[in-house]
Amino acid sequence: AKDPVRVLVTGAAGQIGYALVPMIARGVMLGPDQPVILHMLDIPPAAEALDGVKMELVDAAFPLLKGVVATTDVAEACKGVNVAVMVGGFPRKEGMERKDVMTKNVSIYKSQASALEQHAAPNCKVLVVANPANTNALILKEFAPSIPAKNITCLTRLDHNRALGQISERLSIQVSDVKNVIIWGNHSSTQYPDVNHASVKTPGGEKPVRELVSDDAWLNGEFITTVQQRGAAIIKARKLSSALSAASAACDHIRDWVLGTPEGTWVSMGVYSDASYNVPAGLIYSFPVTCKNGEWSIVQGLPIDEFSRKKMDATAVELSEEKDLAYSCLS
Ligand code: NAX
Repeated sequence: AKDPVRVLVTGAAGQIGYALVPMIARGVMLGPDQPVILHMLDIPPAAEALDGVKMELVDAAFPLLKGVVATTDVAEACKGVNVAVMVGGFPRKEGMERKDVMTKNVSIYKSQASALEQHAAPNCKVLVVANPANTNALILKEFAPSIPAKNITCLTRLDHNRALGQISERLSIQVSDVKNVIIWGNHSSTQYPDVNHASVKTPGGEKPVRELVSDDAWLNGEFITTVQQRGAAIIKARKLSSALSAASAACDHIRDWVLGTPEGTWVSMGVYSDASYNVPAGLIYSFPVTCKNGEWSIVQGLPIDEFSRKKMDATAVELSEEKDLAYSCLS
């Protein structure tokens, strides 16, 4: 039998946490034959709720779940973890300035970076979900210099999956027959969902999305804004932000990273830019990636047209501004 993998979920008493921990305990993230030990962190005001989640995990009698650590102590939470999913953060409340929210998150991610650096297992893979996800991941990277930059990523897979979903709805086809959309840039409304290289499996072979959806006005307009604004649409409908889809996307992200992407398929991940596609180096930016042997690599050589270039640059500009703001919040 395999040794258990230790998976940290921060903010585990929150909405996404509540959807995510049972998925991990069922093997959705690391595979149906991989035992796991869950480490759940939250802050003291949520300690009782966190204990409640732990009780439910016991009650669910998951065969793969070999242990549960539920704590408000960051060092204890990080001890020996192989995978860290960072969902905890300070939410933007009505009337709050961007800078105030950033200050709170910078301080959280700075201290959690140090805790991971000191206590996590070597080669721990980190996924930041909490917003601003790209910039929180960047702060985590900066303050955990001994963790390789390639091990620190942020979640844009939810946006990627939303794009697949919109194409499948539009064409009335199975979502599993659509692949290779791309989310470029920030997990925010400036992200660029790109279908120029996406394809659909048909009985006659693979066909470009651009050929099957011949409506360019839709692809260049409503499709993009629908994906960009989907988070807001969910909040409007549910009075709560996306949770089950975010949890599922976090599982997809880690699963593909650890177990690999299928041949001929790429996914979107927020990763440390090496200046591929002329995206400024030193930002955490969402790129198309393939994964093999536990490592991601950016898909190279895709032709970029002028329309795409503008959108890729605009989201990079926003990320540079967020980075500057984050640095100005460091105390
Ligand atoms: P909730 O407010 O339900 O849960 C957040 C939890 O984090 C709370 O239990 C809170 O006590 C805890 N927390 C706060 N500070 C903490 C700290 N310093 N250490 C540990 N835990 C801490 O929010 P939820 O709906 O679960 O969303 C979590 C985060 O995901 C938010 O930042 C949200 O904006 C972000 N999202 C990111 C998405 C993505 O695709 N990257 C999509 C979904 C989601 O909006």
